[in-house]
Amino acid sequence: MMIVTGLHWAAMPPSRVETVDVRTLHIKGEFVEGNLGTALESDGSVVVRLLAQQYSFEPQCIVVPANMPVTFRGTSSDAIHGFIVGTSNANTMLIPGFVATFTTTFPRTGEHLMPCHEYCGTGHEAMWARVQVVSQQEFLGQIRNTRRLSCVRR
Ligand SMILES: [Cu+2]
Repeated sequence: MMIVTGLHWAAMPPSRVETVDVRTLHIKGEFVEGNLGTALESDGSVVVRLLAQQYSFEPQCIVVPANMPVTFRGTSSDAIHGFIVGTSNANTMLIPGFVATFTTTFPRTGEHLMPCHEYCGTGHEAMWARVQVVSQQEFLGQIRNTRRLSCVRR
């Protein structure tokens, strides 16, 4: 029984059972490069889409508003990764083939580090991103000019 339940639970993704095809991640669908970053959806919700790969997150700098629910949707294109955002409760694993999703609210403005917290190979320690929490007003001002917002300097 322990072996059966062990195998059963080991095969389960940590958040929801939403799947995505790893082979076509980069060429079509939700996680293509141009669709990554923060979006203000037509219903007014804030959604961050991100991709993890050995050994970086895309985008590497994420902008979110304070005091608004923010939904993260992420996946991995290779190994098992994961992330936490500073000392907030944002914390998930990113498993190839599955979409990890959760919603959280950041109460204060400021910048957080977002390290990968699943050992994913030799470059693991260098795998991290930043999350900038800005005021709602600033966020709405910034996202007005773009379809997908990030704070990556180009
Ligand atoms: Cu990683």
